[in-house]
Amino acid sequence: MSKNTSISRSALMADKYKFKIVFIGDGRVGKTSLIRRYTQKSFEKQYIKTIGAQFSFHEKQVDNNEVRSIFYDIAGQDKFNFMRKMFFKDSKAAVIVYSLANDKIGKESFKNIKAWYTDVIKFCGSIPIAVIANKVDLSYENVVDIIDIREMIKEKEFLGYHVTSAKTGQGVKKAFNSIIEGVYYKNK
Ligand SMILES: Nc1nc2c(ncn2[C@@H]2O[C@H](COP(=O)(O)OP(=O)(O)OP(=O)(O)O)[C@@H](O)[C@H]2O)c(=O)[nH]1
Ligand SMILES: [Mg+2]
Repeated sequence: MSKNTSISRSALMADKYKFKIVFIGDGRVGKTSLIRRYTQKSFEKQYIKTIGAQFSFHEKQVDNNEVRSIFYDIAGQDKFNFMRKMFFKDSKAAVIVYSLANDKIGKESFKNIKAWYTDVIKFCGSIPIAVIANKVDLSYENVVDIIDIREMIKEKEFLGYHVTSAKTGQGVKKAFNSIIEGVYYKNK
């Protein structure tokens, strides 16, 4: 086998497990912060709203295969509604993020989960969906009501409910690892 052939074969193999995962949810809930925490192990206190969308790559071994994830970090603010549709294209999974903070954004973002879910179904059909409840460091409640969420997302497509803090790092690695593994096993 020539060298070139083996290179192109390994390139093909690498592409086999390449998954686009979109992150959606209201503005300021912490989508960018979660992705930054997971991919760069850092946290930025200052809020800089995402414009349109940005993406980052991540690689991880699952089941002895190299899984390449492309995290699409979608701007949550209403003024970007008109351009959001195109970012959903070819997504293999969606992560809906809301905030557990005891403030207006926290409460609104929980109510809006359903609207984000409807968007996913509209633009992607039935793909696996995970829900992340972020900012647990700002939450005063220990009980998290996920019954509505579980009822909304059919068990087959549900990639789990995860509680995180992008600030402290709590739950972030576990959530992302579980989501990536879930996407891998549902698509392999
Ligand atoms: N205390 C705390 N603050 C957080 C956490 N996650 C994010 N933040 C802060 O919340 C603000 C918004 O975070 P972003 O990650 O920019 O939010 P976003 O969802 O990407 O917002 P858009 O880009 O507008 O859609 C920033 O000031 C972050 O520092 C968290 O887990 N805990
Ligand atoms: Mg952002």
